[in-house]
Amino acid sequence: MQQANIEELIKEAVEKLHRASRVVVLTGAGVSAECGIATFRDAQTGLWEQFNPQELASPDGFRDNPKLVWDWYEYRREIVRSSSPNPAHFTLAALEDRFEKFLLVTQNVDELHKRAGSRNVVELHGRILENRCFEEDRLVADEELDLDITPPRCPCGSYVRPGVVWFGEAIPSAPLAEAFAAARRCEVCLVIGTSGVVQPAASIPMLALRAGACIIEVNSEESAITDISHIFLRGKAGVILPEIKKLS
Ligand code: BV8
Repeated sequence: MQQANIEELIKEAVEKLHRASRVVVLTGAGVSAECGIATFRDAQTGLWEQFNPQELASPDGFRDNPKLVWDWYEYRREIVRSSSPNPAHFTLAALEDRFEKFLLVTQNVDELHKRAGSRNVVELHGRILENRCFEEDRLVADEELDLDITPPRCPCGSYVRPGVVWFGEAIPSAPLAEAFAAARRCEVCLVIGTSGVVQPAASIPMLALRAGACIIEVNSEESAITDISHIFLRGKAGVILPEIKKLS
């Protein structure tokens, strides 16, 4: 896209945001890519190249090979622990108070939005740094675990698993209902760094569109959402978002 065009499009996006009082943001792995956290579909490198993330991130994948899946999450946790929010995360945190109603819905499990200061956050897919009992589904504190065993065992005897929602598992109903209700009421839906493939998160922009909202997408390439976007801002989230804030 021509540079001049992108500046015009950013101005158009800012005008839409200026007129809005209710905004929903949907983020995906692309918003954390500039922190060094590989996107979900690009993540498989080195040792993990041979594995399909959708198989590893599933209850069956864990049952079939608990140690392999646990080690994959430990590998990803180390990257998350050593990462910090980028300008896109900080910009979204700064934009929050500009609107009467603002909800940030993320598919990411790295908690970087909260670490950047965002308060109204719905984490649809859970949190990678948390542990839950595979049978009881309760949160398990590190103090309860012998972390030298992989995967560790819950005091009840079952395996412990990362606190994320796996493929084939239902998104917790309360956060999903909150995200859908906000999407149906918003005037602008800002979609940042997602391929728009994973359901039910990927339905959020369509719900907003049907409610008459303006769909603004920020992505380094086209996605499954681009066709329904009114404004497509091609570029890196860490570059585009600060530009939006500068003009706001
Ligand atoms: C459910 C946590 C029902 C784990 C994740 C067939 C069989 C089984 C299931 C299904 C099926 N068909 C459909 C389904 C449903 C399935 C699904 O949608 N599958 C897809 C693949 C077709 N969904 C589910 O299973 C969901 N649950 O349906 O339950 C149910 C109901 C009742 C009872 C029981 C069951 C659960 C889905 C949640 C899965 N868990 N994460 C973990 O992380 O390990 S999803 C995972 O993908 C991550 O959270 C990731 O965020 C998410 C989505 O991907 P994206 O965020 O979009 O990332 P991606 O890499 O794809 O794209 C990155 C984008 O960023 C790209 O567009 C790129 O261009 C852009 N980008 C890159 N750099 C930048 C950038 N943009 C801007 N700036 C940059 N710098």
